[in-house]
Amino acid sequence: MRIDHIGIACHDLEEKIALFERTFELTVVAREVNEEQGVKEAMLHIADGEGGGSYIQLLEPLSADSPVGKFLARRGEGVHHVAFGVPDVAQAMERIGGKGVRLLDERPRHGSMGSSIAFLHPKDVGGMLTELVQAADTLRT
Ligand code: CMX
Ligand code: CO
Repeated sequence: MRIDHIGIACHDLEEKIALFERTFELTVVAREVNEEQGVKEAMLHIADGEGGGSYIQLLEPLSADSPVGKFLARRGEGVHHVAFGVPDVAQAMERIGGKGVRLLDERPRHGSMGSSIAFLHPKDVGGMLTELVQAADTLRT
């Protein structure tokens, strides 16, 4: 439906929040520690769209052996992944998985701001780590 967020790996979350606020005049709308993903993160709001908003997601690793920690060691700071907003993450996983793209999650996981997320292997999507996001307010309880 839209680009939900661009995930950016950094060493120092507070420093990068200040940089993005100052440079692009963005506002932090959520902060979270996600132990399962191994990150401390902040979401900076860009715009509102169909089925959810668009954001910049700043990511600091909780440990060196987490996905973002390994990425920083290999490539340094920069764009880590692109996340697409989808109406139904389980259905999107099934459809995309059926095309031979490797799913990195067997089932949807907890993402930013109560969303439901899943990742696709970067090697199967032209080198871009890709996340699927179903926004919280579209999830049935
Ligand atoms: N973007 C593009 N390519 C990437 C990548 C990334 N973010 N991370 C790793 N790769 C590439 C590497 O460059 C490497 O390629 P080469 O073999 O050609 O050098 C290959 O993938 C394997 O890299 P690795 O360092 O050995 O890493 P792993 O295979 O252990 O893990 C991945 C890579 C994508 C499977 C893992 O990072 C993962 O499962 N990610 C999904 C979860 C995640 O990233 N969570 C943090 C964000 C949470 C959030 O957004 O909420
Ligand atoms: Co993300």
